[in-house]
Amino acid sequence: MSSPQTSPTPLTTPAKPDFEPVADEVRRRSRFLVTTHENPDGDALGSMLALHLALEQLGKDSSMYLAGDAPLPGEYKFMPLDGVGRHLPDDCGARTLFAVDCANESRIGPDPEILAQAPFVLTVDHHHDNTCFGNVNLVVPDASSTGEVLADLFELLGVEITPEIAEALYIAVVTDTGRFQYTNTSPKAMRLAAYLIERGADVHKVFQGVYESVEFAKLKLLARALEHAQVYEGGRVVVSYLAHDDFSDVSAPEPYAEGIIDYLRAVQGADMSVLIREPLAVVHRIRSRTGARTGHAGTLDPFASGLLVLLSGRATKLAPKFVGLDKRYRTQIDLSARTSTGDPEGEVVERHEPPEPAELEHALDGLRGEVELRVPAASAVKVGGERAYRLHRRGVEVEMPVRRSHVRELELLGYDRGVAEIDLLVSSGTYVRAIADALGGHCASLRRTEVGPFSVDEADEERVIAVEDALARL
Ligand SMILES: [Mn+2]
Repeated sequence: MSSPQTSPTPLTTPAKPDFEPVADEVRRRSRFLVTTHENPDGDALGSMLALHLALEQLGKDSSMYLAGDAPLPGEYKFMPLDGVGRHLPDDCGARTLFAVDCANESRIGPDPEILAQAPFVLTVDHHHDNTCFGNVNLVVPDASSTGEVLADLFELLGVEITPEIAEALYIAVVTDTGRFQYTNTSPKAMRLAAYLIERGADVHKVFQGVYESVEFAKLKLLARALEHAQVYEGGRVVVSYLAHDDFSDVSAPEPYAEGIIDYLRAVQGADMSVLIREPLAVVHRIRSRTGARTGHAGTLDPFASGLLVLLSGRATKLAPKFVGLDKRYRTQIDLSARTSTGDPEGEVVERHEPPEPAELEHALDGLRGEVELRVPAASAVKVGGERAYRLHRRGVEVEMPVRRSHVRELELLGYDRGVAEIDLLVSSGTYVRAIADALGGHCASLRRTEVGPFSVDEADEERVIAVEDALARL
C-alpha cells in the first residue's frame, strides 16, 4: 500500500535562500579558481566541472583546482577532468576562489595558503552545517546536492545548459542521491534529472562510467570481505573484515574497500553493517611469528590502546566464547567539544563551555545501569548503504540505531579543565564514544584495561595462555 506524499503545512514560511548575492558576484567578477573538497565524490566533481563550464560560457577566465595528489577515483575517470590542476596556479592571488560542496574550509585541503591568497571567496553548497567561510555564501540545505543548487543559480545567470553541463550536473545528482534512493531524493531532484536528460545527459554512459567500471582487484577484495562476513544479534548485524593480507594478496590498494560495506548492508534482515578495514598489525605480527591461524575477539578503534584478546590455532574456533565479554576502559573525555567521529581524529563540530562538576556528576548518574545509547552519527556504521557520517555531512537526516548497553560501573577519577577522566565497565558492544557524546564531548583518549577476566597488565605478545586455562577463567 502506498499513499501519496503529503507535507504538513508549515507554520511559518521558511526563508527562501537568496541566490542574488552570489549571482551578482559572478556577474561582477572575471577571473575564478573553482575548487571542491579533497577525496571528491560525484557531486564534488560534477559540480566543479559544471561551474567551470558555465563560467567559461559566461566569458569568464576559469581554472579548476583540486588539493592533494591522490588520483581521481576510478569511477570518475570517464569525466572530462583533464583540466583540473593539482597545484595552486601562480595567479591564484588574482582569482576569486569559488568552492563548491565544501562544508568548511578544511575540506578544501590541508594547505591554508589557498584561502590566504584568495582575494575573495564564494561558496555554493547544500550541507546544513556549512560554516559559511566565504565572503558570500549560498547554502541550500534542502537541496539534494550541490549540483541542484548550481542548476538554479545557472538559470538565474542565463547559462545555457549544454549537454556537457547537463551531464556534469546529472552526475552530481545521481551520485549524491544514491541513484535516487536516499531520503534526499525529492520530487525536485527527480524533475531536475529529467530536465538534464532532455538537455543531453547520457544516463547510460554515466551508469557505465560510475557504477560498471569495477577494477578486477576490487572484485577480488569484495570476495574476501564476503568470505569473512558473519552475522550477529540474530542476523541484525553483519560484520566483516579485511586484513592486511587480503589487500596484498589481491593487489588492491586501501581505497578499493570503499563501497564493499553496501553488500553487507543488503543482507536480508540486517539493519547494521560493519566492515573493519584497519589491518590489525598485532594480528599480522603474531600470525607471521607463530605461523598459526590467528584471530581477534573484538576490535579496538585505531585511536585507542590497550587489551585485545587474540586467539591462536585451534582457539580461533572458540571466538564466540570470548567476543561477548564485558570490557573495562579508562578514558579521557574532552567535554568542551564534540567531534564528527566522537574521537580525536574527527573534525570539531561543536564547541561549548564544559559543565560544572555538579552538572557532570548529574549527567554521569543518568548513564549508569541499563542505558540506550545512540550509535555515534559519525561512526563507520552504514545506514541505508551509506556511511553515516557522510550522509550527515551532505545534509541527509540520519536516524542512527540505538543500542542497549549495560554500564555496570562508571567512576569519575578526575575532572580538570573540561577533561573528565573516567573508569568504566560496560557490556560488550558499548561505544565509549557514544557515552562521550551523550555527555556533550568526545573521547580524547581511550584505553581498554580489561576484557572479562583478562587484564592489560598481563598482556604480552610473547606469552600464550593455554586454551584450558583461558576457558577456566570465564
Ligand atoms: Mn554533496
